Amino acid sequence: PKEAASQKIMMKVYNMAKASPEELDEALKRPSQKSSEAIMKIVAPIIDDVRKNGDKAVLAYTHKFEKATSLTSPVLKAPFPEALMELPAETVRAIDVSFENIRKFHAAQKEERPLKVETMPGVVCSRFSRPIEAVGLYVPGGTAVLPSTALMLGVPAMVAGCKKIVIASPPRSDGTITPEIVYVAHKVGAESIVLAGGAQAVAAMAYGTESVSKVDKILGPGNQFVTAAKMYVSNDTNAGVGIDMPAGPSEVLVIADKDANPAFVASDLLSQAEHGVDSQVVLIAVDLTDAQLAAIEAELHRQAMELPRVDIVRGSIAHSVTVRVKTVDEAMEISNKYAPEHLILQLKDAEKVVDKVMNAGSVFIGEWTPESVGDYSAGVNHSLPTYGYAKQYSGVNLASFVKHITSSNLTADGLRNVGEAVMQLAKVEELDAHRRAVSIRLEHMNR
Ligand code: HSO
Ligand code: ZN
Repeated sequence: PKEAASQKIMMKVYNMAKASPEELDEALKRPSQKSSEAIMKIVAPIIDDVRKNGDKAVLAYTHKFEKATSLTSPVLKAPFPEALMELPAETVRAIDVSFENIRKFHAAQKEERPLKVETMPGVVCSRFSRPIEAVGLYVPGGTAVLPSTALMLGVPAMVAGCKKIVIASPPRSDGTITPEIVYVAHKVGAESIVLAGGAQAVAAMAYGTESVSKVDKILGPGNQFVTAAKMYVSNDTNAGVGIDMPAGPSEVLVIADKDANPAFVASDLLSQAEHGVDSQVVLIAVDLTDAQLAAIEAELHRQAMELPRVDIVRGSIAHSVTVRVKTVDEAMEISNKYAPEHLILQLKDAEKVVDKVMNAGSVFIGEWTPESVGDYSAGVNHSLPTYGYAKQYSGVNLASFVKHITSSNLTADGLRNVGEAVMQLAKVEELDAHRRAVSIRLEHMNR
């Protein structure tokens, strides 16, 4: 360990001009995850147990995994006692400011009125949204307390109008939950807090227990067990529960040119690297001289050594990389292929480059926009697609908490106009009742 502690904290460097595409692909691979089959084997019996034995099973797992042996109920129901959310005034202020910004940004995502289109004269199609009634929000415990995640999930659920908000988070070994999370739960109007983590918390919310409310959708990040459990219950038609997206370790990709401040760049890389040993950070250096890159590397090492979580940083930096490229277009090619959860543009005219972003969870533009503002307080959501899923998933947003319902409304003329097409296709599919539902009406009109 002594030797490790003196080792320089540095990312491996590749040069796009010299490395083969295969080499680059290999370098930019996400750290491999334990096989999902192995994880499923662990979580399936836990889920089964909770489904069959309810509260008793949830409590037993919490006693075992969280060591919270004094806990006698797995649920804390609202209204939450004031004593459980006592906080320093500056923390309350910080939560309140962040809450308000997140609320504003997500409220603006509301659709003012239903979408309405007359596709043919007399044929009107509409789409309107309704909140998902009951949602379960998973707030991870582990190496850091994450009240910000409670905000990022709870505020949009509140804005969407979800009737029942259930927050689940593993309790501390004394059976309590951090007051910040209780305060956020109170602010978003949560119905209850499930004092459990892992697959047992997911199962409790998916199936419901004597005291845990069953929900319609489970959202929120978590470790591999939580993710596997979410996948499992969303595949079980007996649960009838949806999930947000698959989650993997957190990551950031920073694109920096010679205008970028080396200290800023290093600080952004480290703020993601400190999340967990499985986190990955990528620096794309655009046309930097050796000296400019060395300045970033020196800052990275210097700042890392000052961090309380330096050991975690060592772990994540060990599988993180720098890629040197000549142009912004080359940088964007790599970034779009990698599809980072967070993309930071420390570039001259960063705003113009946003047009070239095709795959990313959330973009941080210019030197005054560190990722941490988005993690906490700017208003954007920090629950984002990781592990390359930014290619097909959006981060959590207002739409994550609503369903869209469509409607059609035809006049007699409308049915005359569209009826022929319907009847012909019904004929092709040999579905006579379908055809007749139209013809019977047309005949009626002509009588
Ligand atoms: N960067 C994390 C979110 C977070 N950061 C929570 C601090 N607290 C994943 O997007
Ligand atoms: Zn973060």
